[in-house]
Amino acid sequence: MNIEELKKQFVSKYGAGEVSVYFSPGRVNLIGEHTDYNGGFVFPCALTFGTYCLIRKNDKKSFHFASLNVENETDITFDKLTQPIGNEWFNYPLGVIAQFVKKGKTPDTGADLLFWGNVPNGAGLSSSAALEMVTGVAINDVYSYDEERVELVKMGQMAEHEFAGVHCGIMDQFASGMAHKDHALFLNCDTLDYEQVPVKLDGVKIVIGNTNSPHKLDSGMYNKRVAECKAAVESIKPFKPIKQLGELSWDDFLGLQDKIDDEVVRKRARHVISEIKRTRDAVDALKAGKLEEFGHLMNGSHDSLRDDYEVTGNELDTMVEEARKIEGVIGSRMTGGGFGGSTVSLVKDEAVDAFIEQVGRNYEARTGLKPEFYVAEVGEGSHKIC
Ligand code: GAF
Repeated sequence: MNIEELKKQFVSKYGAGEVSVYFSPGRVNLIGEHTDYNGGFVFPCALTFGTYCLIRKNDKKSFHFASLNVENETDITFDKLTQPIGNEWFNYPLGVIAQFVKKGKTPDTGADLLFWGNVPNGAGLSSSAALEMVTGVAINDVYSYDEERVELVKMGQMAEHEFAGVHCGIMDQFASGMAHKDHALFLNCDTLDYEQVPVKLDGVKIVIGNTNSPHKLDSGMYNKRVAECKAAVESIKPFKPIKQLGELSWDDFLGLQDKIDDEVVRKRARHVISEIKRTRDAVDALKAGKLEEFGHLMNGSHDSLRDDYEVTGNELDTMVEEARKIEGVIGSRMTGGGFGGSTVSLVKDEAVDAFIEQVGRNYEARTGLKPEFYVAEVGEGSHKIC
């Protein structure tokens, strides 16, 4: 849907008049998975698909949330802004508005909001972060609040914790809020220092494969991994005073791993610490134009997420296996939280058609699910459109 059509929909719903339009993208993470909540490194980039928010202040004491993607809409009065309501989709924008209220930024008057998104839901491409970020950026602007963009990112993350119950790291909101076109964000999730690294992939495309096996980030499995990482930190603390796994180098881990008695917890820590190393190495490889090396590290990332972190599952593993059989595939891995969702592959230009055709056919034959593929363009982070 283009902007003019979106505006027409807004006007037919809320009446004629001025309307502001904002956009926040979904993201694809190239490497650095399940490292963000451990104070490690990530390397995501923004996509060109995302979520639009059309907004206009009204003269009521309530916010009206509607979406062109889902049926149910609602009006939330000012006395109900700080509590989630069931498992409704509007908890994401509501959760962000709650963060403003908590900071003492209580709105003088309400607003009418209309959302539309084209990030496939449950594909592990951050549709929820896009919804949070677009709300934060829109409210901050329309109400002339003065929150820095990085603060809006943190508020989006808090909304996810408090209103969706997912104890996520900061990667998704950061990528959606801060990334630049044609760049990937090399982010230190401990200090929030970051570098915008140009994504120059001569003769190579980023291909996203949606397994269409929806990931369930709120299923509790994600929070379980977060807890397992905390358990690993507790086991190591008596021997080295760390607060998070990201403080350990790979060599530290080799020396300390036997302090973690629980074998599962040890495997989780091994993934996190090896993934942080792979991510740093991958960024160096990309900067040096060594794409084959980058792809090799992507493969290592998937294997570690499969064997040590155990967040892949049959669909993601099958798609990655099929991808790696195609000549011209430089690397392939799951992306995002896992437990279903999407893969990301680097594919030579001349192999893209064969990749989509053959991986699609073989994946469907093996899983019974019809996948979807997107040749990704690296887009711009959250912004006002008009
Ligand atoms: C999800 C989370 F929201 C992120 O914070 C991150 O942990 C990711 O899974 C795994 O890398 O997308």
